[in-house]
Amino acid sequence: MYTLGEFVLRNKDHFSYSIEALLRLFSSIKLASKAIHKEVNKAGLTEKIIGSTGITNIHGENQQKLDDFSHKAFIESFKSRNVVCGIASEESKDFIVIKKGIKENPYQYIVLIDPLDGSSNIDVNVSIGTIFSVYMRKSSIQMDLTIEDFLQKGNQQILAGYIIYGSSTILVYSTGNGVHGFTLDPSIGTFYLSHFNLHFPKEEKIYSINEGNYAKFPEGIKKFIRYCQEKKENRPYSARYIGSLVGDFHRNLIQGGIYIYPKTDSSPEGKLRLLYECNPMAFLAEQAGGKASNGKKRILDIEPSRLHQRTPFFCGPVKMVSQLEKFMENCK
Ligand code: P6P
Repeated sequence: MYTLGEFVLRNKDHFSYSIEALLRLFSSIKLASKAIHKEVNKAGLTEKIIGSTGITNIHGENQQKLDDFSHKAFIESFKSRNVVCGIASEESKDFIVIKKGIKENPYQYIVLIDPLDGSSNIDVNVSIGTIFSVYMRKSSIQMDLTIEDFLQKGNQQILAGYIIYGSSTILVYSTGNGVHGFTLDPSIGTFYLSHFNLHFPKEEKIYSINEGNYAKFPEGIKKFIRYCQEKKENRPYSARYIGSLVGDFHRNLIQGGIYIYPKTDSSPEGKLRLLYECNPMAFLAEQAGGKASNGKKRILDIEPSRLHQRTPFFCGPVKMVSQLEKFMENCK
């Protein structure tokens, strides 16, 4: 039963950068996620933590109290570990600079994070999650951070992962050498290796999409949904969609399924954000033997232009994503 720290130390060759920096990053991520785990697991009990703050966030959405708590928990924990020089969060319009000189923080990593994705599910007790993405700083340490430090392609990520707060709290990550999951033992606050080298199963079983938007989908998506429902080969697939990307992705990774959030009339660029939702999940999907595209292009190759830009997102087993791309291509 390896702890996360022991696993990182036993697999030093899995990370081409500083192991000390990686341990500091995980120390920050573990601290914040344990604090969130504690609040999520009592959300039903205290008015203080459920419901909305009454503030509309930068995306015009109702900010939940736990969103705000989670955002602050990660900012504070990254600030205290001297490894991160800048953070972009779904909860903050602009990126946040952590001013520490090279002496105090020789690592200067960049983090992009969705502190609590799917938070509208908090009050109905459905799994929610944190999604994180880490890069090396591009600008010179002598200069101020620039937006270009954050607008890097997903194929430059050095670490990506999520924490799912569900029936158990599990941290799943990859540094480019496979995908590994660690389950929190809340009684002693330790993450233990529980899912070594996660891969999409050979057989596809599930498709995840909000079929309530069917009328608004492009024709290629409608064709793929009908394809999933056909009685042929190993189909029909099961429809599973809980409205929480981390929960849907985690189930699909373990059981074998595709997650789809296409563009619709109301979301012409799609709904999910490229930098702190799609890129990290695409990195994990590819490391688990899967594929992630926007219908035409590999997600990790998309050149970002805005911090909170959105993209259509298709992610799962290679065969399912490729089949969907074919339908999209033929329905141009
Ligand atoms: P819809 C949550 O708001 C989220 O960003 C993802 O976690 C989730 O998969 C999706 O949006 C749900 O969106 O439009 O189906 O409710």
